[in-house]
Amino acid sequence: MSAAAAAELIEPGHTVAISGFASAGTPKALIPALAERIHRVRGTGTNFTINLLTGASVSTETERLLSEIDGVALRMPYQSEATARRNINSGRMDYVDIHLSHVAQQVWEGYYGEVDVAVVEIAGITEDGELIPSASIGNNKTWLDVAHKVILEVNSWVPAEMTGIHDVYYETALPPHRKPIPLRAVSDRIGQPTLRVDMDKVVAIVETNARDSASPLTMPDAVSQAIAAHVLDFFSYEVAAGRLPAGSLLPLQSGVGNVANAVLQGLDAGPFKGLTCYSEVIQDGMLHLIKHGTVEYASATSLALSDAGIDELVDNIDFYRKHIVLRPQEISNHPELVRRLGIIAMNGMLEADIYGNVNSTHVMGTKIMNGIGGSGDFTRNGYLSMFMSPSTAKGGAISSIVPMVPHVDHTEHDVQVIVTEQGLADLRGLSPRKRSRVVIERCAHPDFKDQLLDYVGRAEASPTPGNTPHLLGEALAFHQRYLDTGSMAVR
Ligand code: 0RQ
Repeated sequence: MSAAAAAELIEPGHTVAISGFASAGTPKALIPALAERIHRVRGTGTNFTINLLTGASVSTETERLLSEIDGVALRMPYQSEATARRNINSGRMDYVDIHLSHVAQQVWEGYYGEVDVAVVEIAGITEDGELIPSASIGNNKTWLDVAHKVILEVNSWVPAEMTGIHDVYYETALPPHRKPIPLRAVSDRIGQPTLRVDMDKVVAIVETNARDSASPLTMPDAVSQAIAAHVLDFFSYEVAAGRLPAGSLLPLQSGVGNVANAVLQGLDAGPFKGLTCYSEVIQDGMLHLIKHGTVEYASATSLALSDAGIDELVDNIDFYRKHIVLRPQEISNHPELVRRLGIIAMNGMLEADIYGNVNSTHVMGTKIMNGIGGSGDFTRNGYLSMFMSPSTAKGGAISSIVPMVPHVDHTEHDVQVIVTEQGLADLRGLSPRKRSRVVIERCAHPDFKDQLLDYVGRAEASPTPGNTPHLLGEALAFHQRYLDTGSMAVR
């Protein structure tokens, strides 16, 4: 049926779970039609909002269309778009920001009530009624299983050649029936290439032919390149110390953005070869690494490629199919597997404090930026956990190394390495008092070093310094000052 007719099946107050992870695999026709329906129904005096569940971020257009009309009452689990951010920070949209590996389990357990409708983009339907996934899997398996009604968007743009790149694992029962997941290597295939659906629940099939829309990667700037150089030096140091295998290291997880991109580009220059990646998203940069033999195998849940990246993939699909697998995010982010495989987790942060606590999500402790995403899944369970950021933000006005983070996403117990363009702080094995000196000396910008050293010196000299010395009022005043001087804004 038409997207407009299918949108009529979504009612005010419905919980709607849609496909999409990063820029890949969001339904393209249904959401504009739903936005139009919400607008029209409101015109008759009936309020109309939905609760929106996704894999992670979805396409910018989707997020913006629904947020601009205040169409979403509750959003879970991740967003990275300005209009949604505005609605969340002004209190107009409830936002539940959770580890991406927890989403399926929590929905199954009923934390979010009934899922009324699933809207899932697919590449096609097999003769025996199974679904060929599109460019991301995310939570689609869960959405198809739990939703009362299913709307399928069959996108004929998704290259048929992608068929078979997916590995959907179905043995994911809730405790006490959970079994060990039999995945021992990044390239293992443990499931099936298609998604299952109960055809009796399918209330609409909508046809589309529309591209995904990732932006092409930009060249890393000098700061990102400096951060990447520190990370690569550290890998060599770890190899020399016998803690990482020479050559192939251990499976890498890399966040998205400029810094992560610079690290991946840096890896391409050697000396490591035959690397593996166990991450969430495959971007254009990963295809280059695979093509050059730097990366032997990459596992993720989303292929967030630009137009050029899609062309590269499709033109060489027989080659890439031997080097890429897409899995449900329950598996791509699974703590059991992250721990077993010994992942090197590398993620971005807003700020770190002198003791190693990290804030990835809340600017000045209150305003959401994006969300925790998969960073906690990989950090808490990784073999090595690293956080990277420029040492300053807002044109140098703000230090990314602070006395005390005003919001904690990753605690000092989980964070092992902090990297800025100034240097790399290896916090493993260090007590809080030793950590503070290493973080300030190695990572803080020279403009802020004296201020931070003065702070920690006075905290240690206070009458009750304790194990983790702080001057509590002063620690938070550090951020209050930025707010008072107006050097802060959130996009
Ligand atoms: O805002 O553009 O308005 O100036 O934050 O900062 O430097 O562009 O950094 O794009 O690398 O994102 C933590 C947000 C970093 C990201 C975060 C302001 C800064 C700018 C963005 P403006 P940058 P990045 C994926 C794992 C959580 C999710 C995650 C993130 C904006 O890495 O969302 O890790 N992480 N997912 O000005 C105030 C500070 C600031 C600051 C930066 N200290 N104070 N504002 N900003 N630092 C796992 C996968 O496998 C894919």
